[in-house]
Amino acid sequence: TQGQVITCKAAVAWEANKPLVVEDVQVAPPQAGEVRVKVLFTALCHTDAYTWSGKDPEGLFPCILGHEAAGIVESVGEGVTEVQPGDHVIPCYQAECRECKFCKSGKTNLCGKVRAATGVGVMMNDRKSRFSVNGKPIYHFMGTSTFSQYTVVHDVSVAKIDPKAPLEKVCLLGCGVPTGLGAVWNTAKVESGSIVAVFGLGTVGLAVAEGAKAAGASRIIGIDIDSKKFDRAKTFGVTEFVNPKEHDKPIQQVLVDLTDGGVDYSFECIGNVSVMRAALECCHKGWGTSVIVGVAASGQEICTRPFQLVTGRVWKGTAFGGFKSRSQVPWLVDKYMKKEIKVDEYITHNLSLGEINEAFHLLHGGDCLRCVLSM
Ligand code: NAD
Ligand code: AHE
Ligand code: ZN
Repeated sequence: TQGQVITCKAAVAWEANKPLVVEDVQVAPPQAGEVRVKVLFTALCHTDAYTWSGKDPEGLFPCILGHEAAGIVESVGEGVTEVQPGDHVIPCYQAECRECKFCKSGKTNLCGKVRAATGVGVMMNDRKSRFSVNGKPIYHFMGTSTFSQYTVVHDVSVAKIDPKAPLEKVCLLGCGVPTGLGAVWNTAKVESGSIVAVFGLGTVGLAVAEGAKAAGASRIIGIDIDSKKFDRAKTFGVTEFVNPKEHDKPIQQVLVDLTDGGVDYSFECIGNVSVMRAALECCHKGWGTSVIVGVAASGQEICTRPFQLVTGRVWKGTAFGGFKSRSQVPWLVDKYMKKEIKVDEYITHNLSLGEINEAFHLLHGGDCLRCVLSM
């Protein structure tokens, strides 16, 4: 198949909010600096649902969504040296070129090399898509487009991993689990003994709890409007549960009262701007730090009284938990293989690509954390 167009199945989002359609899609060969990957397993993340909903200012249609996956390199374009056909890989929506201003700064995991292209659904080389259906181009998504049996990614957007790792599990290390762990370890740098609040107990929030427990947090307060989330959350490290619906006072006040003045660290893992405000305002005066992880819709803005920051609270955000993707995803895979981090526990459902609309439906129900699709 090397050098040839591959026709395979992919779930195409033709329009916002319209059911995805599994189509025969033509996938062009990788050009210079590109890698064609046979995707074997992909999970769904709420960010896929967010873009599909039409609320993502970068959302383009028709496109192939999907960014939490694992597969095997099928072929590589000219000049690609770090992976070869047969390598087991995880596509990375956050690239790492190691050469740009961002990568060299040592201050961020964001990479500038291909972001301009991935934000508009094309490849960097010729600003075109490698996907088409009957000659009609279909946009890429987040530089990954994993809801396809074959995808083309930039070489800076693919992490080579241990071939012994089970791809049907480690696909989760492409987004949600690293995001939560890294928000705690890299962005907030939670110290042992800290009091932590986690808003939203989906995959990302539970991974925050897992990371906080590993960091030695003394209390991990889980906040969710769905009380069913608590039993499961305990197994990820949450020690106390607060349902805002059971309180008349604003949730930030409830937390300040519970913690003698506020928490040391809080994490917003929902994507709701009023909760982001509450997450900042429940932080302790003088040092409390709040990390925004959730993605809010186009047009939404955060606000608070500047006095909150003047008096020492810190507002931060994180993308992919601050992990440098190509360098650290293989390390996370190794940690999973050594049973130092959970992955299996976040997988609540398994379906196939043909059932992708059902998978999105499950994702919106309260029971599903991650649904893994076999391709
Ligand atoms: P999820 O939908 O599984 O979890 C959200 C949880 O929040 C649910 O349990 C829900 O009951 C709860 N919730 C909803 N409204 C609430 C409210 N007002 N108060 C308290 N709890 C409330 O989602 P997820 O997959 O865990 O993702 C969480 C967010 O993180 C999404 O916005 C997603 O797009 C984003 N995300 C960001 C990054 C990043 O790199 N920054 C990476 C992955 C996901
Ligand atoms: N196009 C969206 C961007 C949303 C966003 O912030 N995405 C996160 C990853 S979410 C993964 O589930 C991210 O990595 N952001 C940094 C970046 O470079 O996109 C919007 O809302 O505009
Ligand atoms: Zn995601």
